[in-house]
Amino acid sequence: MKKRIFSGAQPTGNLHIGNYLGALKNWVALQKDYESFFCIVNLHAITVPQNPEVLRRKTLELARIYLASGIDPTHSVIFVQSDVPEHAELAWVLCCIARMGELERMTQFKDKSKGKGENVGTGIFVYPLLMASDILLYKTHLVPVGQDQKQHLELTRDLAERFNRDYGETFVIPEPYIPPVGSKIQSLQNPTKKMSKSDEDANGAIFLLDDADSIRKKIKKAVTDSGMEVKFDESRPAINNLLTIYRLVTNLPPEECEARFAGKGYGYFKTELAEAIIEFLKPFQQRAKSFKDEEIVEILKSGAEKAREIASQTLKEVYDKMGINR
Ligand code: ATP
Ligand code: LTN
Repeated sequence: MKKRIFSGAQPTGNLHIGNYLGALKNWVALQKDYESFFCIVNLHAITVPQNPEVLRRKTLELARIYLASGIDPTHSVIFVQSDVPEHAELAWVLCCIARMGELERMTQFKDKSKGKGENVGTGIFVYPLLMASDILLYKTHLVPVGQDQKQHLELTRDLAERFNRDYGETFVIPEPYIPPVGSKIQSLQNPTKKMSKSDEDANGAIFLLDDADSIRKKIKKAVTDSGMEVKFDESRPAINNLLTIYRLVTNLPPEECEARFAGKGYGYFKTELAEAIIEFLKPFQQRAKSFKDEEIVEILKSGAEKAREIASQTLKEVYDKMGINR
């Protein structure tokens, strides 16, 4: 039997090249070797207020992005989190297993609650438990994510171990899959911060559906470090980030990337980088247009049915062990 992978993204904002290089690209590469589940996590999205109409539209748009990236619905399961109510149910069980201190230590919670004091939403606090529920329901072996999700994965493993210890062997202990390159693409405007969908400055991110002109403008405006050389160098985070993007979109070995820009300066490099990104996104953007809404709705419906079969069995097993009949 094939091992399982599970991953997801939130249908908020616009997916950017960081989401693609850090996560989606690996989902596509791994899907054939695993039994794969890719979820649109709309229940995570409502941890902050969302406009209902926008959320509905973004949910469908994210499914379109999964498909355009190359996730093959005849092989992998694509579904919307709220279509499988077991996700919210197991999250409640995990609320009863997890400890305050564990959740308070999550750096994402610390970042997102900064300055909010007592007014920080409870959903933000328990967010990692819904994520753990997503993963554990499918007895997932591998979770391909970006670097920012590593701590949530560690918590998921701890909770699974605790449940197995207290109630008997139930969950698989999942491993993270974090790519060696591309797991943390930084903002184009601030290379010490990750590229983010929720960034107020849209110039910080290249969105997957950006047109060629916006890509050229954003790369032109991207901050650079002092100096002139286009080289991989951790101590020069801005150019290191841009060159990493170049490397990933062209698929060239790092030495070849550096050799191309030896003695050429930032201006030339930026022009080449913008064109490489545009070329890279072109087939993706064309594919994104090729799916009809009705077709996507059908894929999600059949995905939810397949996901529910497995999720309901796991939840029953959990409830049985805890003395709850289903
Ligand atoms: P935000 O950008 O608003 O912080 P997010 O990280 O919550 O959004 P999701 O859509 O939920 O975004 O994330 C989808 C996947 O993309 C996750 O696996 C996440 O680790 C990965 N990811 C997000 N940002 C980056 C980045 N800058 N570089 C690499 N991977 C990323
Ligand atoms: N928290 C993740 C999204 C997410 C996820 C998951 C990723 C929700 N559930 C399960 C992997 C597995 C994020 O990227 N913000």
